[in-house]
Amino acid sequence: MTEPPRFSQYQPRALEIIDTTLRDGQQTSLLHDHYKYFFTRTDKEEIVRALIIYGVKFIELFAPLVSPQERDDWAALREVRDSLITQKGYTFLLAHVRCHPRDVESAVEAGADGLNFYIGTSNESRSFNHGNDLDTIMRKAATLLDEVRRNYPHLILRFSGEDAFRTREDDLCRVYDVVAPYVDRLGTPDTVGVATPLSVARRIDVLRQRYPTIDLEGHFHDDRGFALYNTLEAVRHGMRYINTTLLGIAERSGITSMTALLFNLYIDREFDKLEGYHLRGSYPINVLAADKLKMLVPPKEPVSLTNRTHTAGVHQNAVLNDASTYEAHPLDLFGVNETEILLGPLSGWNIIHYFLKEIRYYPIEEATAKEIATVFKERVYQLAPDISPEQVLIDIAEQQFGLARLELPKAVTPIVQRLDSTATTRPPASNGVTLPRHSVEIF
Ligand code: HCA
Repeated sequence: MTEPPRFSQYQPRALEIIDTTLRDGQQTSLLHDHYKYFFTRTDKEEIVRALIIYGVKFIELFAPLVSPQERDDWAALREVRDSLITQKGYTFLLAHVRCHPRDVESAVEAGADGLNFYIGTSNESRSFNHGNDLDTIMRKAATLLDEVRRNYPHLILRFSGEDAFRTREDDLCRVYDVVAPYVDRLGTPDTVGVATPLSVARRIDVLRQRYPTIDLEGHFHDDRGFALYNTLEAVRHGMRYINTTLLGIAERSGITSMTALLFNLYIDREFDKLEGYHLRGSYPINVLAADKLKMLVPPKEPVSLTNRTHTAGVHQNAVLNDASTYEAHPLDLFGVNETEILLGPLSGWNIIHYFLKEIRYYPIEEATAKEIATVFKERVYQLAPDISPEQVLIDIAEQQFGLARLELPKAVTPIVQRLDSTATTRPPASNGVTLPRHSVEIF
C-alpha cells in the first residue's frame, strides 16, 4: 500500500527541531547513573506527546530492529502521534538507520515516515568502526539510497557522514556527491564534539554552495561545551534542521538542549526561527524529562528554576527591589514561573520535593516527598475548578504529613513571595511578540 506523500505537502519552517531524546537521548549515561537504564513505553509515550504539543514536527527513534522492545514501541508511539493529528497536524517519526537493508526493512515495516541514514566517513570510523574504504562507502550508500528512493518515494531520506567534522572536506563531498540525488537532507554530525563556531560556519558555507537545493541538518555534541554555540552559529548560517534532545541528554556530555537553543534564539531576537514552538511549555517539558531521569532540571540548562533561585541574602534583597538585578532574561516566557512549574498528575516526587523544600520552605526528606507524591497523584485528579493543585499539595503536606514551613530570618524572603511580586511588577517582554500560554496539565 502506498503511503500518502505527507512530507511533500509540508512547508518546513525556518527552524525545524529534530528531537532525538528517544534515540541519542537514550544513549545518555544518566540513565545508568540513576539506575533507570531505559525509558519505559509510558515514558516514551509521554515524551512524544509533550514534544508534539510543544510544536516539534520531527522525532527520531531507533531503528526498530535494535530490539523487540523498540520495535513494539514504534507502534505505540505512532498511535500517540496519530491521536494528535487533528489537534496539532502531522508529526514525522524518523528511524535512525545504518546503511543496511535490514535496518531499512524494519523501519518501513514499523511505518516510519523517514530514514536517517548514517555511516562513518572519518579516518577513525573507517579504520576502527566499519572498516570500509571511501569507495565502498560511496557504492554501498548510493546503491541502497537509490533503491530506497525508488521503492519508497514517500519516505523522507537523510544521509549523514558520521564524524563529519573529522572527515576531510574532500572526502565528505565525494560521498555526498553520490547520495545527493536521493536525499532530502544532508547531516553534518559533530560526533565527538570537535567543531568550533568557525569550523561550523566554514563547513556550512561549503555545503550550501555545493548542494544549494538540499537542506542541511546539524547534530552537535558537547564534549568541549560548544554544542549550543555551534548550533547557534549553524542556524545563523542557514542550517534549517537541528537535532536536539530534552535537557541536551545524549551520549557522553550530550548534544544541544532544545529549550536552550530556542531560549537563545529568542534572546538574540531571531523570532522567525521560533514559529510554532510553545515556548511557555519549555520549563514544563524540561521538568517532565528530568522526572523521567529521576533528577531535577540541571542547573546548566538555561530554562531552569535554578536561574531563578537566589540564595545570598544580598542578592535576595536586590532581587526584591528589582528582579532584573540578578535576572537578565525573561524566563517566565519559557514557563519558569510558579504557575507553570507544577503540578499536574504527572508531577514526579522529585519536583514535589523541590517545590516543597526550595520554594515553599518545608523541611522535607526525599522519602516523605515520595509518599506525598503518591497521595497527590490520587487527589489531583479530583480537583475542583477553584482549588489549585498547589493548594492540594500544601494541604497534603501540612494536614496529612504534619509538615510546617520553616521560619525564615527577616532578610530572607521566600522566593515564592518574590515570584508573586515579580509576576505583577516584571515588565512584559519588550519585543512585542505574543507567546501562546501553555500550561503544565497538557503533559
Ligand atoms: C550515533 C552517532 C551520532 C549519529 C548522528 C546522525 C553522531 O550515535 O550513531 O545520525 O546524524 O553523533 O554522529 O549520534
